[in-house]
Amino acid sequence: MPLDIETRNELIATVRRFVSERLVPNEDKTARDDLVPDAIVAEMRELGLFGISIPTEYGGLGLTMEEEVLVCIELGQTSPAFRSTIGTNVGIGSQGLVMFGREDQKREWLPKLASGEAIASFCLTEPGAGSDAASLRTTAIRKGDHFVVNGTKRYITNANKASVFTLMARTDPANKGAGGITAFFVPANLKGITIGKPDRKMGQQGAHICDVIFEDCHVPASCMLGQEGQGFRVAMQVLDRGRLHISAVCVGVSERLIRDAVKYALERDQFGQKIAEFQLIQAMLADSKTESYAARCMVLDAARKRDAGDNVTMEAACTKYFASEMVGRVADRAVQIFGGAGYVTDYGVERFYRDVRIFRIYEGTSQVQQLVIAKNLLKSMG
Ligand code: COS
Repeated sequence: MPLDIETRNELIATVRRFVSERLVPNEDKTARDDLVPDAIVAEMRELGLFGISIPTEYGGLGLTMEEEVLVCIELGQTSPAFRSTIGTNVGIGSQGLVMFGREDQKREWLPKLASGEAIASFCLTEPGAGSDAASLRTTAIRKGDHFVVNGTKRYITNANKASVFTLMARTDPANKGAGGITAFFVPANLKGITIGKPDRKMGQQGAHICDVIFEDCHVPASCMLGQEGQGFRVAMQVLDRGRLHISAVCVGVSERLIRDAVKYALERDQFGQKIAEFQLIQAMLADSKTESYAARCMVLDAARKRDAGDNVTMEAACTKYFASEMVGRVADRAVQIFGGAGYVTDYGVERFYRDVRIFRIYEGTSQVQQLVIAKNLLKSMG
């Protein structure tokens, strides 16, 4: 059920205030410490942010996709590392369970995920299976009432904090394709699971990614998510939704960078006038605003279509492709408008420039989005 307009506006205003009063002042410290402060995580829990996409009957806010993207546009107006703290619980970590879980699995996990007491991560990517996700090699071999899991998952966001994993593994080794894969919802404290050290990365310090290694891990058959052999479909449907969430964050970051660039251009004097008066600066601002606005319209339209029950695989891919490329261009122009000040750390613009680079890669590269768009387009016309 959508929120009434007053409640929705109140929610957006609350998130906006939280971002400007609590998150923006902590951006630099979070990046330097490579850690989101505990106090901020506690406040995020208090606000219900971990559970925005989890149905109300399990303790979440039960937002529609449209409402979720509006919240994410606000959360995008600060370092994306903060969004990442709640990102897996809201998105790829929990939504397999929401969409495909049994009632007992939902009752056990969703309230804890909604409150942020438990963190969920999404284990799809492997050292040899990134864009080619269907080639994953982690195996889950049935032995009575258990599956024995072996394999390594890579670049798993929030793995070092996770209490539970949405895991995609091959239950039919004879089937090397998508049909041999099954999804599981696996408690992180099972014997045989080791978490690697967080990887050092280009940006989004404060958000962590690690390897997750399964060695003869006995996973009860009751942890299966959906039907055997349907795991790739589970992963793809989770990602369709995740791609809209990420697109909204891209829109948020672009709006923040445009605001910062306009403010700077109005303050900075060169050649005896504010640089905002130069048409070449104005052109950069205009291009950024146009593209950001287009991405905002796309993500809202796709979210509304999804809420109406439409299949939005193609629209989600179009939106993720455009929004993530767009924010890269906007960040690049922001650095250019700030000039030397954009290259040093003082204004945070160079931090955003690095932070946004991953948007074109994770939850499907731009090239994967192009493939999905073309495939769906050809199918619809064929
Ligand atoms: N929703 C439901 N089912 C889907 C689907 C979707 N969005 N996309 C694919 N499927 C189904 C297909 O219908 C097909 O089922 P059938 O064999 O029963 O017809 C099956 O899944 C295999 O689909 P397909 O043949 O398209 O798979 P490919 O191996 O060609 O893979 C891409 C397609 C490249 C699109 C996929 O591997 C992908 O998205 N890769 C990127 C992975 C990713 O985003 N990783 C990020 C990890 S999280 S940070």
